[in-house]
Amino acid sequence: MTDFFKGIPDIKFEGPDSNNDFAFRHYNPDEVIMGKTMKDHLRFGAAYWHSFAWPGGDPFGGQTFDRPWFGNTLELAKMKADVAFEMFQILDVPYFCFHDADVRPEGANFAENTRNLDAVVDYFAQKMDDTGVKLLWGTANLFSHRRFMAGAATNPDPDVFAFSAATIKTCMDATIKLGGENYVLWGGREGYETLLNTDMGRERQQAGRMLQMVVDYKHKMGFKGAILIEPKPQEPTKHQYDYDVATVYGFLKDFGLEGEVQVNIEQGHAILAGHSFEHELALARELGIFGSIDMNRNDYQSGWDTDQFPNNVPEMALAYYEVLRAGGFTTGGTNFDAKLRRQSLDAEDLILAHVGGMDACAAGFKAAAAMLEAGTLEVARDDRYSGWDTAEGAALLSGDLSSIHDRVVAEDINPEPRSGRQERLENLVNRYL
Ligand code: XLS
Ligand code: NI
Ligand code: NI
Repeated sequence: MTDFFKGIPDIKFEGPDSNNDFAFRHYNPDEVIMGKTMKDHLRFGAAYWHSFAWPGGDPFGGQTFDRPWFGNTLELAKMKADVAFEMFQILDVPYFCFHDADVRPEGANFAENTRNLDAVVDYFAQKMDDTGVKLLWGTANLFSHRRFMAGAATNPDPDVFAFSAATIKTCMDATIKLGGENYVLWGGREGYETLLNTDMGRERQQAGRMLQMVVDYKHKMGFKGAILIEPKPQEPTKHQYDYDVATVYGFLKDFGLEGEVQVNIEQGHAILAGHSFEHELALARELGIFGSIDMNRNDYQSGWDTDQFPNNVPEMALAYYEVLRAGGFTTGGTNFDAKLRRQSLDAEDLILAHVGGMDACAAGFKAAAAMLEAGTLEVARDDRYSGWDTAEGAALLSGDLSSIHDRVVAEDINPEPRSGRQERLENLVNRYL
């Protein structure tokens, strides 16, 4: 036991009337909704990087957090793991997620990185055994170290491609060893700063080939989890190649990987791409590539990926409505890719941020489930398209322009516009919040 969270109680469900800051008001892990417990629906995961590795910097200032485990030794990495697992237990989150660089000391070369990662993975394995906390996904940080400044797979230097491929292999090995349920690829610097020095055609081919190798290795190792791409339009690069769900789908098609790779959709990335979160979720569902979510929120004025903890219940209700319509999570879950504000220095800030985020997700989720169970939106939507269920409607799609033309003329088809009933449906959604 460390004393980092000293005095902070384990967080329990106390119901909506509780005034206790250190309690859930909506997240009741054991409550059964639509045939499953909330814990199994939401599959919460905590993100190692924001909560335990991030020092609190912004573009105008450096470290604000003063954590006893900051430093580059294996001993400190173990202390960090001790504190992280204490947080997972206080919150009773069933999962966590990590990048190699979050958890191990940075080595002088590839071999030392691997040794350090292996040592931490062994330490994790013991802690996971002791606590029952599981790994939602692992990933490689191929964007922070200066060697990746011009990209990883898309780097103009083949040595960086090689270093990246080898690093991905070690991170997939770590994920498999720890029983991870997914492996994520976020292409933070797989994009460009200026087209003036960029061969976009080459870079796309390199990225496609790397992804094929990842899928091949998954099969070679018999990994049963999902490979997930996390779309983001820009930041840190001016333009990132896996811009949004639609772009990723085109990319997967191009490299024959649409049956192999799914998406991890992040709220803030959807907003940066000019979409809503629910748009990205709905599109992934329709394309058959929905995998998992990174839950957070952006500040809508700043225009950055501010990675704040989510607190907007109506937005989350619409998001989980789309998740439920996709059939819910299978290997995926709700990872809090969210960090404290840099003035939130205290251990209790870290706990309360997660408590609020988990509770807001639970409230949104419950509203979404109630909406879906009532089925009013489904009835209204089905009714709007009911013409397509008639024999004439269905026949249109197997017709051709001339036959359709002849029918329009013969039957004097003269469509009568109908209301989309948007306000009625918006009012309906608000009744569940
Ligand atoms: C950054 C990304 C990152 C990924 C994992 O914007 O969200 O945190 O989730 O590399
Ligand atoms: Ni992000
Ligand atoms: Ni993310």
